[in-house]
Amino acid sequence: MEIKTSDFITSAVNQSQYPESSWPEVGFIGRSNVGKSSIINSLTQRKALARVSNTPGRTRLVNFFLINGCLTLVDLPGYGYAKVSKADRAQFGKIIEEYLSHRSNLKKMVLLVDARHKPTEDDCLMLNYFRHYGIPFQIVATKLDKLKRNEIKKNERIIRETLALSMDEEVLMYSSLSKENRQKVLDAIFLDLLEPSTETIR
Ligand SMILES: Nc1nc2c(ncn2[C@@H]2O[C@H](COP(=O)(O)OP(=O)(O)O)[C@@H](O)[C@H]2O)c(=O)[nH]1
Ligand SMILES: [Mg+2]
Repeated sequence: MEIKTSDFITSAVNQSQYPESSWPEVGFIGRSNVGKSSIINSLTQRKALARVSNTPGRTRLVNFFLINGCLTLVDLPGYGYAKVSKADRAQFGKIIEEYLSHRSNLKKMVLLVDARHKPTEDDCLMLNYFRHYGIPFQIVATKLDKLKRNEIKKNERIIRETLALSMDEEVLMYSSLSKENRQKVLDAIFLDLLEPSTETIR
């Protein structure tokens, strides 16, 4: 799978503002600063499709993008930023829950965690949400380039244990900087969402 075109559709706060779409949809989510904007930009090979924000916690919009004219990618607000107020945090939670519980064409969530750190309580909660709603998910650990080679296996094990993943739930390690594992990540996220006919003409 390769991403040839990516176009911004719209930003939304609540369900009534979501674009009408019957394309299969993939949502990206994770703690603020985990590298969500960076991975969206590096997978789509766009410099600023998802603006790489230097004011974490501010992007509280749900952003929709059309990929290859046949599926949609959604950039959800980052959670867990310490410096936002309790009210703001509750607001983020509402936006995320509204999306997860109402988006009927949502096929998969990509949960981003930092490859360097043990997943947070918020990460675990988010994953439990997906399980609760029966939403398929893919875990991607970001900032792989920041790990020493001998840390990769160990950190992957800590991530798997903390998130209580089963044997068939894979953690992919990725770097938006070096783009290591880019093809693997693209295939794992998008390949099963494409119509077979679309894939044969790639
Ligand atoms: N070394 C390294 N830094 C990264 C990577 N991905 C993101 N970053 C940095 O982490 C910070 C947060 O990235 P951003 O994409 O804005 O995170 P977001 O808040 O989750 O959207 C920025 O300074 C990025 O340059 C990566 O794969 N490797
Ligand atoms: Mg961002």
